[in-house]
Amino acid sequence: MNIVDLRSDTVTKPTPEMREAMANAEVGDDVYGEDPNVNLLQETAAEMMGKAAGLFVPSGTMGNLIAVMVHCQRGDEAIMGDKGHTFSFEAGGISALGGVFPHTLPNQADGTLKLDDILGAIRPDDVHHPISKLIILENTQNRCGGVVLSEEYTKVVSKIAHDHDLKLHIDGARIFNAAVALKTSAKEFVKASDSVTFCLSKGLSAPVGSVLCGSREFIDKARRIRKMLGGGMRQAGILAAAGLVALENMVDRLAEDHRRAGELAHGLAKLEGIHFEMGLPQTNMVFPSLGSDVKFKAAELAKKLASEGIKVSAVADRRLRLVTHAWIDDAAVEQTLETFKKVLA
Ligand code: TLP
Repeated sequence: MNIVDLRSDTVTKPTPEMREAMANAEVGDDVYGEDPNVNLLQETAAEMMGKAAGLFVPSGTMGNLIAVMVHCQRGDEAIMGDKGHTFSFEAGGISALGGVFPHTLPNQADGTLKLDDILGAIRPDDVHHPISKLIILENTQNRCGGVVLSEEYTKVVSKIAHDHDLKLHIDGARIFNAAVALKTSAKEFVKASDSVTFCLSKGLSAPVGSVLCGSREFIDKARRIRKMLGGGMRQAGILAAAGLVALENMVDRLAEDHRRAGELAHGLAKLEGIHFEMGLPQTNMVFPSLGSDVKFKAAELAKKLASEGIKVSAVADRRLRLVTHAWIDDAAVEQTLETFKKVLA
Protein backbone atom coordinates (compact mmCIF):
# COMPACT_ATOMS: atom_id res chain seq x y z
CA MET A 1 0.00 0.00 0.00
CA ASN A 2 1.26 3.47 -0.85
CA ILE A 3 1.42 5.43 2.42
CA VAL A 4 0.59 9.15 2.29
CA ASP A 5 1.78 10.84 5.46
CA LEU A 6 0.02 14.16 6.03
CA ARG A 7 0.39 14.25 9.82
CA SER A 8 3.01 16.97 9.65
CA ASP A 9 5.76 18.45 7.51
CA THR A 10 8.13 17.20 10.23
CA VAL A 11 7.93 13.74 8.61
CA THR A 12 9.90 14.87 5.56
CA LYS A 13 13.07 12.94 4.83
CA PRO A 14 16.33 14.39 3.51
CA THR A 15 16.56 14.73 -0.27
CA PRO A 16 19.27 12.89 -2.27
CA GLU A 17 21.20 16.22 -2.51
CA MET A 18 21.09 16.53 1.27
CA ARG A 19 22.30 12.97 1.77
CA GLU A 20 25.19 13.63 -0.58
CA ALA A 21 26.11 16.88 1.16
CA MET A 22 25.95 15.08 4.51
CA ALA A 23 28.19 12.26 3.32
CA ASN A 24 30.81 14.71 2.07
CA ALA A 25 30.54 17.35 4.79
CA GLU A 26 33.74 18.68 6.23
CA VAL A 27 33.27 18.82 10.01
CA GLY A 28 34.90 20.18 13.16
CA ASP A 29 34.00 20.50 16.84
CA ASP A 30 31.20 23.05 16.95
CA VAL A 31 31.49 23.59 20.71
CA TYR A 32 34.91 25.08 19.82
CA GLY A 33 33.17 26.97 16.99
CA GLU A 34 35.25 25.00 14.49
CA ASP A 35 32.68 23.31 12.29
CA PRO A 36 32.79 25.00 8.88
CA ASN A 37 29.32 23.88 7.81
CA VAL A 38 27.71 24.97 11.06
CA ASN A 39 29.45 28.34 10.81
CA LEU A 40 28.33 28.79 7.21
CA LEU A 41 24.76 27.73 8.03
CA GLN A 42 24.60 30.21 10.92
CA GLU A 43 25.94 33.05 8.76
CA THR A 44 23.58 32.19 5.89
CA ALA A 45 20.58 31.92 8.19
CA ALA A 46 21.38 35.20 9.95
CA GLU A 47 21.71 36.94 6.60
CA MET A 48 18.36 35.49 5.43
CA MET A 49 16.69 36.72 8.63
CA GLY A 50 18.39 40.12 8.49
CA LYS A 51 19.99 39.54 11.89
CA ALA A 52 23.60 39.87 13.03
CA ALA A 53 24.12 36.26 14.09
CA GLY A 54 22.63 32.77 14.18
CA LEU A 55 22.89 29.65 16.32
CA PHE A 56 22.23 26.12 15.07
CA VAL A 57 20.01 24.29 17.57
CA PRO A 58 18.69 20.71 17.59
CA SER A 59 15.01 21.67 17.43
CA GLY A 60 12.52 24.50 17.18
CA THR A 61 11.50 23.74 20.75
CA MET A 62 15.03 24.31 22.00
CA GLY A 63 15.37 27.46 19.89
CA ASN A 64 12.25 28.97 21.45
CA LEU A 65 13.27 27.90 24.96
CA ILE A 66 16.73 29.44 24.59
CA ALA A 67 15.23 32.68 23.27
CA VAL A 68 12.88 32.90 26.27
CA MET A 69 15.75 32.15 28.66
CA VAL A 70 17.93 34.87 27.13
CA HIS A 71 15.20 37.50 27.12
CA CYS A 72 13.78 36.66 30.57
CA GLN A 73 15.11 35.96 34.06
CA ARG A 74 13.43 33.50 36.43
CA GLY A 75 10.13 34.93 37.64
CA ASP A 76 9.71 37.19 34.60
CA GLU A 77 6.68 36.94 32.38
CA ALA A 78 6.35 36.18 28.66
CA ILE A 79 3.15 37.13 26.80
CA MET A 80 2.04 34.64 24.14
CA GLY A 81 -0.93 33.14 22.34
CA ASP A 82 -2.97 30.39 23.95
CA LYS A 83 -2.78 28.46 20.68
CA GLY A 84 0.95 29.06 20.37
CA HIS A 85 3.44 26.23 20.14
CA THR A 86 5.49 27.58 23.03
CA PHE A 87 2.48 27.51 25.34
CA SER A 88 0.88 24.29 24.16
CA PHE A 89 3.46 21.98 22.67
CA GLU A 90 6.82 22.56 24.31
CA ALA A 91 6.16 20.54 27.46
CA GLY A 92 6.06 23.65 29.65
CA GLY A 93 9.82 24.03 29.20
CA ILE A 94 9.87 27.79 29.69
CA SER A 95 8.45 27.31 33.19
CA ALA A 96 10.12 24.03 34.11
CA LEU A 97 13.58 24.99 32.90
CA GLY A 98 13.49 28.77 32.56
CA GLY A 99 11.29 29.66 35.55
CA VAL A 100 9.38 31.95 33.19
CA PHE A 101 5.71 32.65 33.74
CA PRO A 102 3.51 32.35 30.60
CA HIS A 103 0.82 35.01 30.26
CA THR A 104 -1.49 33.73 27.58
CA LEU A 105 -3.82 35.80 25.42
CA PRO A 106 -6.44 34.37 23.06
CA ASN A 107 -5.13 33.87 19.56
CA GLN A 108 -7.62 35.39 17.15
CA ALA A 109 -8.79 33.37 14.13
CA ASP A 110 -6.18 35.13 12.00
CA GLY A 111 -3.39 34.04 14.35
CA THR A 112 -2.84 37.49 15.88
CA LEU A 113 -3.10 38.63 19.49
CA LYS A 114 -5.35 41.68 19.94
CA LEU A 115 -3.26 44.80 20.45
CA ASP A 116 -5.47 45.91 23.35
CA ASP A 117 -5.01 42.51 24.97
CA ILE A 118 -1.24 42.88 24.68
CA LEU A 119 -1.32 46.38 26.11
CA GLY A 120 -3.53 45.16 28.95
CA ALA A 121 -1.22 42.24 29.68
CA ILE A 122 1.93 44.31 30.16
CA ARG A 123 2.30 44.73 33.90
CA PRO A 124 2.79 48.01 35.67
CA ASP A 125 5.88 48.30 37.87
CA ASP A 126 4.50 46.89 41.12
CA VAL A 127 6.09 44.36 43.50
CA HIS A 128 2.97 42.22 43.34
CA HIS A 129 3.52 41.37 39.69
CA PRO A 130 6.03 39.42 37.71
CA ILE A 131 8.00 41.64 35.34
CA SER A 132 6.77 41.53 31.72
CA LYS A 133 9.80 40.99 29.52
CA LEU A 134 8.79 39.33 26.29
CA ILE A 135 6.08 38.96 23.65
CA ILE A 136 6.07 35.85 21.44
CA LEU A 137 4.34 35.72 18.06
CA GLU A 138 4.14 32.62 15.84
CA ASN A 139 4.36 32.97 12.05
CA THR A 140 2.88 31.03 10.38
CA GLN A 141 0.48 30.36 13.25
CA ASN A 142 0.09 26.59 13.26
CA ARG A 143 -3.10 25.93 15.24
CA CYS A 144 -4.96 28.87 13.70
CA GLY A 145 -4.60 27.16 10.33
CA GLY A 146 -1.02 27.84 9.23
CA VAL A 147 -2.03 31.48 8.81
CA VAL A 148 0.34 34.31 7.97
CA LEU A 149 0.86 37.29 10.28
CA SER A 150 1.58 40.41 8.26
CA GLU A 151 4.72 42.45 8.44
CA GLU A 152 2.64 45.51 9.43
CA TYR A 153 1.07 43.68 12.38
CA THR A 154 4.48 42.44 13.53
CA LYS A 155 5.83 45.97 13.37
CA VAL A 156 3.02 47.33 15.53
CA VAL A 157 3.53 44.59 18.14
CA SER A 158 7.26 45.27 18.10
CA LYS A 159 6.64 48.95 18.76
CA ILE A 160 4.37 48.12 21.68
CA ALA A 161 7.04 45.77 23.06
CA HIS A 162 9.87 48.25 22.69
CA ASP A 163 7.85 51.19 24.04
CA HIS A 164 7.40 49.16 27.23
CA ASP A 165 10.93 47.81 27.44
CA LEU A 166 9.93 44.31 26.33
CA LYS A 167 11.47 42.19 23.57
CA LEU A 168 9.71 40.46 20.68
CA HIS A 169 10.54 36.87 19.74
CA ILE A 170 9.06 35.24 16.65
CA ASP A 171 8.56 31.51 16.52
CA GLY A 172 9.09 31.37 12.79
CA ALA A 173 9.19 27.59 12.55
CA ARG A 174 7.50 28.05 9.16
CA ILE A 175 8.54 31.62 8.36
CA PHE A 176 9.53 30.61 4.83
CA ASN A 177 5.99 29.35 4.23
CA ALA A 178 4.77 32.82 5.25
CA ALA A 179 7.30 34.48 2.96
CA VAL A 180 6.48 32.29 -0.02
CA ALA A 181 2.73 32.70 0.52
CA LEU A 182 3.03 36.50 0.40
CA LYS A 183 5.80 36.41 -2.23
CA THR A 184 8.22 38.34 -0.08
CA SER A 185 11.42 37.54 1.81
CA ALA A 186 11.44 36.07 5.30
CA LYS A 187 13.54 39.01 6.42
CA GLU A 188 10.60 41.37 6.00
CA PHE A 189 8.49 39.43 8.50
CA VAL A 190 11.09 39.33 11.23
CA LYS A 191 12.77 42.70 10.76
CA ALA A 192 10.96 44.20 13.73
CA SER A 193 11.70 41.28 16.08
CA ASP A 194 14.58 40.93 18.52
CA SER A 195 14.95 37.22 17.81
CA VAL A 196 13.54 34.51 15.58
CA THR A 197 13.65 30.72 15.44
CA PHE A 198 13.05 28.97 12.14
CA CYS A 199 13.06 25.27 11.36
CA LEU A 200 15.06 23.42 8.73
CA SER A 201 13.38 20.12 9.49
CA LYS A 202 9.79 20.90 8.48
CA GLY A 203 8.79 21.98 4.97
CA LEU A 204 12.46 22.50 4.09
CA SER A 205 13.00 18.74 4.58
CA ALA A 206 16.34 18.73 6.42
CA PRO A 207 16.58 15.82 8.85
CA VAL A 208 17.27 17.82 12.04
CA GLY A 209 17.65 21.35 13.27
CA SER A 210 16.53 24.92 13.58
CA VAL A 211 18.36 28.21 13.66
CA LEU A 212 17.90 30.90 16.29
CA CYS A 213 18.86 34.37 15.04
CA GLY A 214 19.30 37.74 16.73
CA SER A 215 21.90 40.32 17.69
CA ARG A 216 25.49 39.26 18.32
CA GLU A 217 25.07 39.86 22.07
CA PHE A 218 21.85 37.82 22.11
CA ILE A 219 23.49 34.91 20.29
CA ASP A 220 26.52 34.96 22.62
CA LYS A 221 24.16 34.47 25.57
CA ALA A 222 22.12 31.93 23.62
CA ARG A 223 25.22 29.82 22.96
CA ARG A 224 25.89 29.49 26.69
CA ILE A 225 22.28 28.48 27.39
CA ARG A 226 22.32 25.97 24.53
CA LYS A 227 25.35 24.37 26.22
CA MET A 228 23.57 24.42 29.59
CA LEU A 229 20.61 22.59 28.07
CA GLY A 230 22.87 19.94 26.57
CA GLY A 231 22.43 21.24 23.05
CA GLY A 232 26.10 21.86 22.30
CA MET A 233 26.69 19.47 19.42
CA ARG A 234 30.10 18.39 18.21
CA GLN A 235 30.53 17.42 14.53
CA ALA A 236 27.14 18.89 13.75
CA GLY A 237 28.31 19.92 10.28
CA ILE A 238 26.80 16.70 8.96
CA LEU A 239 23.40 18.12 9.88
CA ALA A 240 24.25 21.70 8.96
CA ALA A 241 25.30 20.56 5.47
CA ALA A 242 21.75 19.28 4.92
CA GLY A 243 20.42 22.55 6.33
CA LEU A 244 22.42 24.54 3.78
CA VAL A 245 20.95 22.47 0.95
CA ALA A 246 17.51 23.07 2.46
CA LEU A 247 17.99 26.84 2.36
CA GLU A 248 19.35 26.71 -1.15
CA ASN A 249 16.89 24.31 -2.80
CA MET A 250 13.77 23.94 -0.73
CA VAL A 251 12.41 27.42 -0.05
CA ASP A 252 10.83 28.41 -3.37
CA ARG A 253 9.23 25.01 -3.85
CA LEU A 254 7.06 25.57 -0.75
CA ALA A 255 4.65 27.24 -3.19
CA GLU A 256 3.87 23.74 -4.52
CA ASP A 257 2.92 22.58 -1.02
CA HIS A 258 0.60 25.56 -0.71
CA ARG A 259 -1.01 24.82 -4.07
CA ARG A 260 -1.59 21.18 -3.06
CA ALA A 261 -2.98 22.22 0.34
CA GLY A 262 -5.49 24.38 -1.56
CA GLU A 263 -6.38 21.48 -3.85
CA LEU A 264 -6.84 19.13 -0.93
CA ALA A 265 -9.11 21.62 0.82
CA HIS A 266 -11.21 22.27 -2.26
CA GLY A 267 -11.56 18.54 -2.89
CA LEU A 268 -12.48 17.83 0.72
CA ALA A 269 -14.97 20.70 0.83
CA LYS A 270 -16.98 18.91 -1.86
CA LEU A 271 -17.55 15.93 0.44
CA GLU A 272 -20.71 15.73 2.49
CA GLY A 273 -20.20 16.83 6.11
CA ILE A 274 -16.77 18.43 5.66
CA HIS A 275 -16.50 22.15 6.40
CA PHE A 276 -13.73 24.66 6.62
CA GLU A 277 -14.85 26.77 9.55
CA MET A 278 -11.23 27.79 10.15
CA GLY A 279 -10.98 28.98 6.55
CA LEU A 280 -9.18 27.60 3.53
CA PRO A 281 -5.40 27.13 3.69
CA GLN A 282 -3.10 30.12 3.33
CA THR A 283 0.01 27.92 3.41
CA ASN A 284 0.59 24.17 3.79
CA MET A 285 -1.96 23.31 6.48
CA VAL A 286 -5.48 22.02 5.90
CA PHE A 287 -7.91 21.90 8.84
CA PRO A 288 -11.18 20.22 7.83
CA SER A 289 -13.98 20.11 10.41
CA LEU A 290 -16.44 17.25 10.56
CA GLY A 291 -20.12 18.19 10.70
CA SER A 292 -22.56 16.34 12.95
CA ASP A 293 -23.72 14.34 9.89
CA VAL A 294 -20.29 12.64 9.72
CA LYS A 295 -20.62 9.38 11.63
CA PHE A 296 -17.04 9.40 12.96
CA LYS A 297 -15.22 11.63 15.37
CA ALA A 298 -11.88 12.92 14.17
CA ALA A 299 -9.76 10.31 15.99
CA GLU A 300 -11.89 7.49 14.62
CA LEU A 301 -11.78 8.87 11.11
CA ALA A 302 -7.99 9.28 11.33
CA LYS A 303 -7.72 5.62 12.33
CA LYS A 304 -9.89 4.48 9.43
CA LEU A 305 -7.89 6.60 6.98
CA ALA A 306 -4.62 5.24 8.37
CA SER A 307 -5.81 1.69 7.77
CA GLU A 308 -6.25 2.74 4.12
CA GLY A 309 -2.76 4.29 3.94
CA ILE A 310 -3.62 7.95 4.63
CA LYS A 311 -2.10 9.34 7.80
CA VAL A 312 -3.64 12.55 9.19
CA SER A 313 -3.80 14.09 12.69
CA ALA A 314 -6.93 14.48 14.78
CA VAL A 315 -6.53 17.86 16.46
CA ALA A 316 -9.94 18.22 18.10
CA ASP A 317 -13.03 16.15 18.64
CA ARG A 318 -14.28 16.91 15.14
CA ARG A 319 -11.31 18.42 13.38
CA LEU A 320 -8.36 17.01 11.45
CA ARG A 321 -5.07 18.50 10.35
CA LEU A 322 -3.41 17.59 7.05
CA VAL A 323 -0.04 19.11 6.22
CA THR A 324 1.43 19.10 2.73
CA HIS A 325 5.18 18.90 2.17
CA ALA A 326 7.84 17.87 -0.34
CA TRP A 327 6.84 14.18 -0.21
CA ILE A 328 3.23 14.86 -1.12
CA ASP A 329 2.84 14.96 -4.87
CA ASP A 330 -0.29 15.38 -7.02
CA ALA A 331 -0.93 11.63 -6.99
CA ALA A 332 -0.86 11.66 -3.18
CA VAL A 333 -3.46 14.44 -3.13
CA GLU A 334 -5.63 12.41 -5.49
CA GLN A 335 -5.19 9.25 -3.39
CA THR A 336 -6.11 11.19 -0.24
CA LEU A 337 -9.32 12.58 -1.74
CA GLU A 338 -10.34 9.17 -3.09
CA THR A 339 -9.72 7.56 0.28
CA PHE A 340 -11.72 10.19 2.17
CA LYS A 341 -14.59 9.60 -0.26
CA LYS A 342 -14.43 5.85 0.30
CA VAL A 343 -14.17 6.03 4.10
CA LEU A 344 -16.93 8.61 4.47
CA ALA A 345 -19.33 6.81 2.08
N1 TLP B 1 5.26 21.49 15.48
C1 TLP B 1 4.90 20.12 15.31
C2 TLP B 1 4.32 19.55 16.61
O1 TLP B 1 5.16 19.80 17.67
C3 TLP B 1 2.97 20.08 16.95
C4 TLP B 1 3.92 20.00 14.18
O2 TLP B 1 3.69 18.84 13.75
O3 TLP B 1 3.38 21.01 13.71
N2 TLP B 1 7.06 26.02 16.53
C5 TLP B 1 6.03 25.64 15.77
C6 TLP B 1 5.08 26.66 15.25
C7 TLP B 1 5.85 24.28 15.44
O4 TLP B 1 4.83 23.93 14.70
C8 TLP B 1 6.78 23.34 15.93
C9 TLP B 1 6.61 21.87 15.65
C10 TLP B 1 7.84 23.80 16.72
C11 TLP B 1 7.95 25.14 17.01
C12 TLP B 1 8.85 22.86 17.35
O5 TLP B 1 9.72 22.33 16.46
P1 TLP B 1 10.55 21.00 16.83
O6 TLP B 1 9.63 19.85 16.51
O7 TLP B 1 11.74 21.08 15.93
O8 TLP B 1 10.91 21.07 18.26
